[in-house]
Amino acid sequence: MIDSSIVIIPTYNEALNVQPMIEKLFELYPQISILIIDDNSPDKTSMVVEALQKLHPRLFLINRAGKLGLGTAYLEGFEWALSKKFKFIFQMDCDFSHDPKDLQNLLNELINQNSDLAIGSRYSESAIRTKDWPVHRLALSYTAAFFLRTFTGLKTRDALGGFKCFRIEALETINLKNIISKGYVFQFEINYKIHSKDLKIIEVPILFSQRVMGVSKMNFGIILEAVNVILILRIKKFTDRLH
Ligand SMILES: Nc1nc2c(ncn2[C@@H]2O[C@H](COP(=O)(O)OP(=O)(O)O)[C@@H](O)[C@H]2O)c(=O)[nH]1
Ligand SMILES: [Mg+2]
Repeated sequence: MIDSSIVIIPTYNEALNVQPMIEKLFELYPQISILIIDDNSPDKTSMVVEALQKLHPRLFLINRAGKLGLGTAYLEGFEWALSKKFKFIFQMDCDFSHDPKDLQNLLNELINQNSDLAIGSRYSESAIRTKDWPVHRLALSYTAAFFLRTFTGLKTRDALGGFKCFRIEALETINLKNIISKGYVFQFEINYKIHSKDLKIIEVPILFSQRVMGVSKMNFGIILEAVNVILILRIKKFTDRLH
């Protein structure tokens, strides 16, 4: 199954992580394809990827003009992967917060539980699984996840996580042109729209580790956008216009 799978990894200033990540993924899953979406990182992440492309024929790169946000990076990646007809589409961060070893488990659970989207979850099964994550980040993430469950009705416990495996049909069912998120809240919007199509979402427990190299791109603007987008989506759902 892995041979019909692609992992999409958005990068911004991940020159220190991108090579170890690509090499680890190909070492564990030699048949997989990888698509890096880089936003013209000043640290020249894309040059590292271009050098590796000479060694790995299934390593792909989309170079964008500038920092256009995580959500729009994933949208470009999804459109590309859909056009290539990969059966399973993964997404993950580049900074090893998501363990490449968990990829196989996500796929197995997606198939075994006959679901459409498997989410790597820090908070399922009434536990919190994060390692070395600063307390303020955990508090923000956990509070946001709780708020999302109560306010939107989406039962997913970790609705903002970025480690997922989609069946291609799930992404084909939702209208990617109508996605409004530009930043991290994209993770929620996709889940919400998949849920509203009555597709099956499962959560697979993962351990989320704090990045070792490079810095987080999280900022206050991302939080403001999240609040705004969640309100808009909730109103759309209420008025039956969540398409
Ligand atoms: N292409 C692109 N990638 C981004 C952008 N913002 C964040 N990323 C990537 O998205 C992933 C998650 O970002 P990260 O900074 O680790 O966020 P955190 O884990 O929430 O602190 C990493 O691989 C980043 O390099 C962006 O604007 N564009
Ligand atoms: Mg991170």
